[in-house]
Amino acid sequence: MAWWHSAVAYQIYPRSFADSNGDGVGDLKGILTHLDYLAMLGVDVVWLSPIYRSPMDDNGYDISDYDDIDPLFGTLADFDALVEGLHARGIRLVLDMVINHTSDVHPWFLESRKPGSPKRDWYYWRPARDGFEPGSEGAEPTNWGSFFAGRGWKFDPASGEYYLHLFSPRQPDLNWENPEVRAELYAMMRRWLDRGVDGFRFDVINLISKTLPLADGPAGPDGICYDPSVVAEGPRLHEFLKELNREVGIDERQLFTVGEMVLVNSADARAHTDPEAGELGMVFTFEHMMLDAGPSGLKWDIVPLRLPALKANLAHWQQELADVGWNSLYWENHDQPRSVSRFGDDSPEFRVASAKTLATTLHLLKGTPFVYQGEELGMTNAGLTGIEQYDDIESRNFYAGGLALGMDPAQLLGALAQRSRDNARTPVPWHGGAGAGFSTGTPWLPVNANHDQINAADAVADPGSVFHHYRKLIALRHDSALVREGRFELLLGEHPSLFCYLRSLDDQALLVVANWSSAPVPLPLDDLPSLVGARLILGTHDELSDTLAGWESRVYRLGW
Ligand code: ISL
Repeated sequence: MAWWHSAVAYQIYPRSFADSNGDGVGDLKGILTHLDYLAMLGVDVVWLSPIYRSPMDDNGYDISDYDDIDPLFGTLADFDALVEGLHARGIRLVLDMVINHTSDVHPWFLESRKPGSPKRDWYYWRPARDGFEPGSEGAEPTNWGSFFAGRGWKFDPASGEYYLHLFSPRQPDLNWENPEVRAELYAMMRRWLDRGVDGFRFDVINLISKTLPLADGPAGPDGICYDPSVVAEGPRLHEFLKELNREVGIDERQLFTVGEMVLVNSADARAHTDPEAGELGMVFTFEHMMLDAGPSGLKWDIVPLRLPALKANLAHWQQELADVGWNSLYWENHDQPRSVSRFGDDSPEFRVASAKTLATTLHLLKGTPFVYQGEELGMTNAGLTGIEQYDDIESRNFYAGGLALGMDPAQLLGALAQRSRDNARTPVPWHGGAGAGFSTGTPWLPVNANHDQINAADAVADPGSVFHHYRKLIALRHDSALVREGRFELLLGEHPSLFCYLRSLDDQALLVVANWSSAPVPLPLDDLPSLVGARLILGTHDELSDTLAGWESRVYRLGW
């Protein structure tokens, strides 16, 4: 068993975690002041979102120097102190590796811009479409769109050619076909390992291999192809990942790795995480994040979640990766809204119970759970109401694009309030009062208005808080082979509001019963394994009956 099969990871989005110098942006020294908090929670791994030098067009996912820390976040000495402080507490550090693209001010790209440069081929440069005037409407080399809306190619008048950017124009895609590019990236990762890093989260890693020659995909009404299948899981992906694993020493050094993979299905995931394949430890799927999107598949097209669909999806991944490969488990990250607002009930009556129930449902599955900063406090969506309050490039592009199409601003703001990435990016409230203990200055994104009610100091002091529930779930994974290795079986798959499952190992079993609704639901005892002799090991409520209260959940150790 790999060490990370019994681990729980915690994601830090440094801008929003803790600000030590009052400039309104979180930094490495700020993280250093909260290491005991992480140790108290009991997490084994910290995944740090990008801290490298960057012009911050996409909050650091646009890297201009892979070998240095952005001054906004601190220095290499602060970084070394962080590694030391985490390791002293038995916590490993995983860095975010954004290697599908760089910033447009990375020296490699600046060099590549020059026609005839030896680095020209380090990125995807292409001439205009045949028969089109370079730079004219529709002359882009292919019809590919950007994940952040609009065209995925930018015209460079100086050379008369276009470069590919699957994200912002300030994030040009690296050409992985070029072996020099790959060698540089591997060497850079090895340097971070020499500094004490224990693994990597690979950003959009299944976009690195493009199908050649680059060709049009199915276009939407605006003539742009937004179908990610055209750019994901390219023909050399497995080869590149195996090479990366070998060259960086992933298996050899037993590094923690998780690849973010757009559109990945369970068969692909199994192939990538099969230990025999020598690729990655885990992948992040998006499938369960798309179940509350409408037929367009766009995240802004919001439909109510059908619980049976979510259960079926998670059960499918549990089954498909039961014997070969390994699952990552998550509800939240810096790209997703807050789970208690999205899947739970963030009203004062049900926020705590629903946050705990979401946590129980996820953490007793088989796999490696990821907790995103603030999730363990039951933080809610940001409550932003005006476009000027948003910072995120994806959100601003969506709003501007919608206005250009003549859409109703109120409707656009409504979608943003539910789905904007900024919902997860508001500062961590360390305590009540002005600044919430995040910063003495003006935070780069407003602190949630409910920080007097929802903050870390109060949560730590209250044994009944969401925080302590997470702490218990994490301890349970560490202590229980059943939680780590047990087989999974979904129960009552079609029930509209109960999420129930069984985990079993040898002659032991755990039963999870969770009410994913605000209304009380009688337990269908005839359709569940017998509770005779069962022991309640974790629950959300003190008073127990044969009916689950709104958002109540229980974990039983069965007596067989
Ligand atoms: O956030 C998204 C949906 O809301 C995605 O389109 C997202 O951009 C995609 O999941 C890729 O995410 C990763 O790469 C991006 C970066 O903006 C994200 O923060 C990162 O997680 C580009 O590097």
